[in-house]
Amino acid sequence: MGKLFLEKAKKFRSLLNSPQLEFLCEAHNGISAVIAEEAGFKGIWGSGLSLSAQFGVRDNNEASWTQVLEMLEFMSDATRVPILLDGDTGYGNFNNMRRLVKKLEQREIAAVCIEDKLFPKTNSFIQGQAQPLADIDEFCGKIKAGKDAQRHDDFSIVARVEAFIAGWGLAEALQRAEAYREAGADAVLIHSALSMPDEVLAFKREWADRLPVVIVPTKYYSTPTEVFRDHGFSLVIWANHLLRASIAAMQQTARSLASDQNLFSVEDRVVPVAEVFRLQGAVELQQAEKKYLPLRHLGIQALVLAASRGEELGELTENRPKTMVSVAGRPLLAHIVAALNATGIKNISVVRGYKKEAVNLPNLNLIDNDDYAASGELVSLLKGLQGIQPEQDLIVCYGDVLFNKYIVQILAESRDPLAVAIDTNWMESVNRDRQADYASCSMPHSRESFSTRIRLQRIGTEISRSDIHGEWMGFFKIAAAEIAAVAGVVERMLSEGDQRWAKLPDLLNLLVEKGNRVGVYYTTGHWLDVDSLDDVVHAGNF
Ligand code: SPV
Ligand code: MG
Repeated sequence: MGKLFLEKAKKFRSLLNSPQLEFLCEAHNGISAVIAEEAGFKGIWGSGLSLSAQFGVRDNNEASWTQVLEMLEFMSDATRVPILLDGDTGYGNFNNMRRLVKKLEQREIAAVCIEDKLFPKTNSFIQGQAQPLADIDEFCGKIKAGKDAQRHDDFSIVARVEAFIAGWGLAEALQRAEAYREAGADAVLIHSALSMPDEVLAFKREWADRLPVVIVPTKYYSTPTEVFRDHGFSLVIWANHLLRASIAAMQQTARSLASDQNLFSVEDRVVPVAEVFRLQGAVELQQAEKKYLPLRHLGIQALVLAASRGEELGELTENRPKTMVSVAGRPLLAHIVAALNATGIKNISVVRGYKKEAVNLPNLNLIDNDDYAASGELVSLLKGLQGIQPEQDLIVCYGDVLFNKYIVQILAESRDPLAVAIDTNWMESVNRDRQADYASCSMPHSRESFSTRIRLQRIGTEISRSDIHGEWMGFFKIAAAEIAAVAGVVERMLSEGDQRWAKLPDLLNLLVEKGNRVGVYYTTGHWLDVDSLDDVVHAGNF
């Protein structure tokens, strides 16, 4: 027997035998069981009525006993307090009862209550007087069989006396209770359908303390609990109130939704989804995932720096920033977004400044740098770093660079927390005499460099030719774990001295100087920096 089962069975037995009045609350599925436990109940009543009702069937053994058992398993797994199953008549004769007890113990159910009626039973509150009772000896045999079948001493069997329900008097009730006690029952449940507790009080007075007595005051609900306490009852069962509460709430909500056709009229009346997650134990799973799952790649996001006008394009950027200049029928930014999307990046943020309202493509996280005219790209970068999701790796790029998706892919897949892509085709730029950010690295591109981890040493326009290993294309990967640190460095750069116009290469150099390893990934060609009208034409053929 599992340890938890033993604990539960012991706890239930101690509730039965404790000198004070104890309470069970009905539950009918996993979540209602959790709710009952959280409210402080030391035990749960697996009500036959409620279990049937939540299946949408009648309390007439229409749900099979194994269907009931399956629901009980969810209830038991979700809680630590003992469950007393309302086992109706034991779902058959003594033999069915034996199997029931065996299965209940296996499912860690602490106790079962069986009633002295005939299978299939009917709820006690539906024409109770017309209900036949079980033969006393036959019912005693069922109790004995159950007690003999249980493998652990603390599993309890509660014998429910339906004599009052069926219209018999106190004598019949007492005679039955005594027979059931002799057969080995651990407690008796005396049921009554009267609106006053007279029957159960009379029973208890005569019965005294021969066995603990359990009651279900559904019909005599107005009786103060003190009365039960004073009479020395053992357990009170609130037998169906979570079910009835949920029915009232569901009916009200369903009616509102059907008539109002909106959600806001019900939102205040329902728990937040987060409460559902909490009751399901979502936090435990998150912790377990941290412990047992390899670090999950949370995906990668991109930050496009596109705040500047791009004066060099003249009237093309009179009404829109460079990133929105049309190339081959689409804004530059749309090409960039498409290339990022093609690598699987869907979370894209864009820092906009000049003519910001023109940056209006869908599905972008727009971040404003209204200070664009009086500051450089590091201000945009900082605003960007503060406006993105801190838990996702990041690729920073410019809003005027066309590129093949593989360049970004290589960076995205790299294991370096900081990394840049460097074009080995740098001679072209030198020959074309265009301004470029050259990179000097720990090793030039070669067959050997392919399998070596290369790091950036310096980046800039002024690197002497013999030290140049490639051209930086403007892509900078920052792993999620480094985003805050990089933002901190940028912040300090901006607050110290005259770095307002500092650029990304200045940041990269500072990071390298501070001892950070910035990984280098060599690629060749397949990108285009749009810096002139000529480039715009060129880009059309890209
Ligand atoms: C139940 O909750 O299913 C019971 C109690 O058996 S009563 O409905 O009062 O009979
Ligand atoms: Mg019942």
